[in-house]
Amino acid sequence: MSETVKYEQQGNIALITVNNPPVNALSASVRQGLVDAFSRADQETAIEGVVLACEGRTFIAGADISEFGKPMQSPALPEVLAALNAMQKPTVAALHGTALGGGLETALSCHYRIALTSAAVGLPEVKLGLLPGSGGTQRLPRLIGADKALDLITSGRKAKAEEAAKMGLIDRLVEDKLETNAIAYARELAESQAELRRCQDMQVDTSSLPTGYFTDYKKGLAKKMRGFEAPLACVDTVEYACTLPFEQGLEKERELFLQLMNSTQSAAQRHLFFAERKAAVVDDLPKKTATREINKVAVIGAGTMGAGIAMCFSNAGIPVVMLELKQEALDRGLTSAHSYYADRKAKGRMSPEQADQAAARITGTLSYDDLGEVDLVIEAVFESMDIKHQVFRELDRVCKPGAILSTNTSTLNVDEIAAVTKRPEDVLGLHFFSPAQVMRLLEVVRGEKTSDEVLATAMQLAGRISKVGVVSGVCDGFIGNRMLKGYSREAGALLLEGATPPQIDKVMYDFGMAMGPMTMGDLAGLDVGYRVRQERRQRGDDIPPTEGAVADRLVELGRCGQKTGKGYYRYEEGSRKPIPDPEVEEVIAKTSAELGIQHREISDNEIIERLIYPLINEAALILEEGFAQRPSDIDIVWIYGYGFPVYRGGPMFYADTVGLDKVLDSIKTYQKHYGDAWKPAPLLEKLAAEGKKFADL
Ligand code: 3H9
Repeated sequence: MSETVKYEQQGNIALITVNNPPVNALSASVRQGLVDAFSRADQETAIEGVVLACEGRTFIAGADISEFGKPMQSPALPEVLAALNAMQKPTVAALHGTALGGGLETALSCHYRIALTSAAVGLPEVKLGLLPGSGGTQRLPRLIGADKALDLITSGRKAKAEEAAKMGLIDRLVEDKLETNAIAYARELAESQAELRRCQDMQVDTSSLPTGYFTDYKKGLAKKMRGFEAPLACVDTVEYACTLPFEQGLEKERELFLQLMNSTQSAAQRHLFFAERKAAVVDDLPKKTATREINKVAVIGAGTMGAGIAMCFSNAGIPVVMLELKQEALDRGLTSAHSYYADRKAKGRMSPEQADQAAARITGTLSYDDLGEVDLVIEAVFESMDIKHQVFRELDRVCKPGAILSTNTSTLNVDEIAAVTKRPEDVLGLHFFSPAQVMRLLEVVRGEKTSDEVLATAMQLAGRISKVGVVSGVCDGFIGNRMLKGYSREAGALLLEGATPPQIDKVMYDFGMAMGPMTMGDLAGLDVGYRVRQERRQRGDDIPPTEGAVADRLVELGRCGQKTGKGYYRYEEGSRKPIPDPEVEEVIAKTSAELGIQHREISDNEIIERLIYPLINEAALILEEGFAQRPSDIDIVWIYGYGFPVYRGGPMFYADTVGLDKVLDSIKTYQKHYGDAWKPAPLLEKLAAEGKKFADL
C-alpha cells in the first residue's frame, strides 16, 4: 500500500489514515493511496463503515501547493473525491488540527464529519488567488447555505469547530479520543443503516436570498478586495451551486479554478505563501542556534510609534513598560495605548476581559533604573544620533547582562548606535512600520556585531508578535526605505514634468498600491522630508534642485499634509479625503518654470515605470551588496510594509512577470534622459543578459 496512506481494519470499520508530514497535504502519493484505500474498503465484505483520519498535527491542510503550476500527476483530487463520494458504506471524516482547502473538500465528500473541539476548518484557496477546486464551492453551500458558504469561501478565514458545528458543517464534536470516537460513530451509522448523506443530493435553499444578492455581494467584494480576481470568481461558483445541477456546477468550478491557477495573480500569491515562510530562515544561522527568553519588554519613547510597538507586545501577552522623560509625554503614550484597547472592546473586536488585561500589561516609568529586569528594549525616540547615543549609554548602564537592546531607527546606522555600548553583540535594529500595531512587517537589522543568538531570538519573536520578520543588513534606509527613495524622487520629478498629484495617485492606486505617493506624503507629513533635506543641505550634501522641489515649496507655504489641512491636496475639517487644489497646480507650474522644466503629457505607463522600476533597480543593488538575503524577502518587505499589491507578488516578482530584459531597456532609456540616478544595477544587467529571473537566484 501507499507510504502516506495506511489501511487498517477495526472490526467492521476500515480506518484509513493519511500520514504525509508536515501538514498531510494531498500530494500525488496521498491521492493514489486514498483511491486504493476507498476501493478496498468498498470491496471488502466485512467492512460496513469507513473512517478517514490523519496522523500528526493536523487533518489534511489542503492540496500540495508546491505541485501547483507543474503538470498534475493523476489521479487529480476531483477524481479521488468522486471515488470517495460514490462509496456505498457510511464514511466519516475525523478532523483535528486544521482541515483546510482540499482537506475540507475531502471531509465534505464524506457522508459525516466528527471533529475535536480544538479543530478548525476553512477554505483558504482565495488567499492563494484560487477558489476551492474540488467541489468545495458546490458542496458547502448545499450543506450550510449560500450566505455562510460565501463568507467562508471569499474570506478564506478559519472557523473553529464549534462555529462549524453550529453551521451544520460538522455533525459531532468530541473533546478527545478522536479516532475511537470516530470509529464508534461509523459503527453506529452502519448499524442504524443511516442515510448516506451526500452534499450533492441536497439543494441550496435560496428562498431567503434577496434579489440581486450575488451581484451586490460582488460589488461589496470588489471594493474590499480591490483588484483581486479570485474573490469574484468564488461568488460566481457559489451562484452556480444555487442555479445549476451538481455535475454542471462542478464543471464550472473546475473551469474557473484552472483559469485562476494559470493566472499571474495566483502565481504571485502562491509565491508570497512560500516567501513568507522562507523569510523566517536566516541562511547562515546554524539550525540549533539558542534563543533567549523574552518575558518582559521596555519601549523607550511613548510617541505614536512607541505606543504602537508596546501594543504589539501586549497583544502577544508580553508585559511592556514604556519609558519617557516627562510625565506628560508618558501619560499621552499610555492614554493612546489604553484608548486603543477601549476602542477594541467597544467595537467587540476583543472581549472586555482580554482588552482590560492587554491594557494593564502596558505600564510606564520615568526612570531608566526601572529597566533592570527587562529582557528586551526597543528604543523609539527622535531620529538623532546624539539622542540615540544617550539612550543606549543609559541602557548599557541599567540593563541586565543578556538583555537585547534594539533600536527602531529607520535612517540611522545601527552599528554606530551599538558602538556606544559595551555589548554591541546584544544590539540590533527592530524596525517597525507605522501604525506598528497594524503593519505586519518587522525589518530585523543585523548589525556587524549582532550575535547569532540575538538575531535568532529576534526572528522567533517576530512570529510571536504576529509579524513577518525580514533580515536586513545595515545600509542607508535598510531594505524598504532605501528602495523608497527612488520612488519618492521620481514622484516629485513627474510633478515637475507635468503630471498632477491626482493623476499620479490614481495610476498607482489602480496599479494596486494601498495609496498613491502624494496621498502617502500628505499622510506622513511633508515636513519630515523637508527637514531631512534641510539637514543634508546644511551638511553640504549635493542635492539636485529638482529633488523635493514641489514638496519644499508646499511646506514653506504651511502645507505640511493632512495635519495642517493642506499638502498636495486640501482636506476639509475632520476629513481625510484628499481634494485637488488649484493652488498646488500653481505651485507646481511656478516651480517647473523656475527650474526650466517644460510640462508635457505623461502616460499612465510612464508613471508606473518611473515609480516602480527604481524600486527594482535599487533592490538589485541591495541583493548584490548582500543587504538582503533573497529577492523574495524584498517582496515581503514591500507587501507588508509599503502596501504593494499582494496580487502582483512584490516588486521582484512583478519584475519577473514583466521580463527583466524589458525592465532593463526602460531603465536604460530613462538613464539617457535623466542621468545616472537611473544607472542599471549590474545584477539586473547580468540576469537580463542571461535570460534569467530574480526567482532563479
Ligand atoms: C487547495 O487545497 C486547492 C483545492 O481546493 C483544489 C485542488 C485541486 N502544500 O505554515 P507552516 C508547508 S489549495 C504544501 O509553517 P503552521 C509550509 O510551506 C491549499 N506545503 O505551519 C511549511 O513548509 P516549510 C489550501 C504546505 O503550523 C510547512 O508546511 N490550503 C502546505 O504555522 C509548515 O507550514 C492552504 O492554503 C500545502 N498546502 O501552519 C493551507 N501547507 O517548513 C496552507 C503548509 O518547508 N497552509 N505547507 O517552510 C497553512 O495555512 C498552514 O501551513 C497551516 C499550518 C495552518 C496548515
